[in-house]
Amino acid sequence: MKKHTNILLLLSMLVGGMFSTQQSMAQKGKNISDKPNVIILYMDDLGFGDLSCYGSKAIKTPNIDKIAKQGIRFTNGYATSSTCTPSRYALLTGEYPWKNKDAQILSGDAPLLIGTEKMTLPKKLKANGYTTAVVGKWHLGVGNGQVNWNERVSPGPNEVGFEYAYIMGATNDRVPTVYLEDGNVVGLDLNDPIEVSYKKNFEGEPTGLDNPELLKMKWHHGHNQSIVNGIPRIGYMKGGKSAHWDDENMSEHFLNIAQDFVKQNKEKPFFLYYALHQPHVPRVPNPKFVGSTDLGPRGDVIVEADWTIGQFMKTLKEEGLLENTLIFFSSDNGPVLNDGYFDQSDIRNGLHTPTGGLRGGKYSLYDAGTHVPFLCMWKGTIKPMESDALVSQLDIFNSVNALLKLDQEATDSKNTLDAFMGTSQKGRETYVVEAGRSLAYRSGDWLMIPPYEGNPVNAQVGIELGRAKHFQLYNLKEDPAQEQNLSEKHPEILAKMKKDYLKEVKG
Ligand code: NG6
Ligand code: CA
Repeated sequence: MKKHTNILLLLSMLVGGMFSTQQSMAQKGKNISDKPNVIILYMDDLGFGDLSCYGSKAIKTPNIDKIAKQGIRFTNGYATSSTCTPSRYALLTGEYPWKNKDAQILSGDAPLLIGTEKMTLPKKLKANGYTTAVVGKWHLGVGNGQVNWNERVSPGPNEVGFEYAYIMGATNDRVPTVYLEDGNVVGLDLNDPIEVSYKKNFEGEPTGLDNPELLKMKWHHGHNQSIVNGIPRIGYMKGGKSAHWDDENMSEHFLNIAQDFVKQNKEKPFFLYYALHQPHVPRVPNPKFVGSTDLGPRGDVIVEADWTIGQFMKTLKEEGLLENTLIFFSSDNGPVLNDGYFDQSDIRNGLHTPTGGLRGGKYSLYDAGTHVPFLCMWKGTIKPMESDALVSQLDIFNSVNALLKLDQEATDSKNTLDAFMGTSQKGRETYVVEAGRSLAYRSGDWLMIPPYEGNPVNAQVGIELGRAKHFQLYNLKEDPAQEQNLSEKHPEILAKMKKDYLKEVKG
């Protein structure tokens, strides 16, 4: 009798066990094909050559390299623009930023750039059952142009699709140097209200220009207005002392918020746009990372960012989310060494090539302005590989829509899901890149830059902008450093590209 009961028990355990395994596999399968979490890890000013998985010897980035090893490492991945605001605009709206006249580097008091009626990636995902959040650098404007920082600031990310937003409003070199959580300044003491101006200083407040004795980091160009944490910034600010962020802890601060969001929202599909602030100026690594490279603060903050991403990935793994999460990793624009502070990044750069040998850099129409590291990982679904497909951040919008079987809403965004999933090595055919309102046209391996007036070099940052009085034509595959202008050698290619470019740009 006892034996019989035991067998029955064993049988029922086996059947039950099989059933629940089957159920969880089906459940998992359903999640995988239907609604994976989507995460965009976005860096600020990281160059094509700044990571060890893209050839850097001087900066070791084992954690980001691990994403590359477990997913697709794109060798032809692009931001739309060689500065921050327009690239982020394109990422979230799927629209070319040069179609919006205001999509240019914004000040810290600029109004929200994305119209609240506009379709955005987070809005779309939210409408389809995702919990949506942004953590980190925003730089797409907040408020309506007349911000009172002592009240809830809106509209902002919450009004364009993010249910939760913990952000730095603009850049780490611009005031106000405070975090906003769902529009409210974090840690604000209303007895010490915040005032902000981008026009004139507040009486009696020290500035980088007048009070060099107060500075722990010196300015090189710009960046000589209000001083916060010994660092002179862009713009004037008064008050809000208890709310000032701590530059040294910023990375870990955003990390904790991102980790908490994941832990609290893991039961339902979520979209997290996690925008790190490195290696944008001012580069202030946590003491733990000072000296982790020989390159000075710029190298050190990249290592800090790599550690931060490693910690974040660990959380995803511990929460059992890696197999159900599509992760993109990229950077908003190319690299710059001296972007306005004396932080030795140029002097100590040694043999490191932040651009990975491409021409130009941040602010440039040459390739290094927009050609950035680009990774895509989905454990168990995407086969690890290298891909030379032409992919753009602009196309994440419609590709994610395609994955979720939603409408192809954004007109400029192209569905390149097959390239992102690694089932095709083909991405876009043509592409328009932007640098401060100047445009260049890409078709296959060719890049055509129309003539532009103006200075060919930004002398302050020491970067060629790509402007010339004549047409430029490069074959980026054969000549990634853009040393040979082939416009005279290949007039037929130039003529066709001019025509296609005008059609694309003028409509
Ligand atoms: C420029 C700043 C630069 C950086 C950039 C925005 C000066 C002289 N230079 O105007 O330091 O803040 O704006 O960078 O002020 S971005 O990556 O956010 O586009
Ligand atoms: Ca940037």
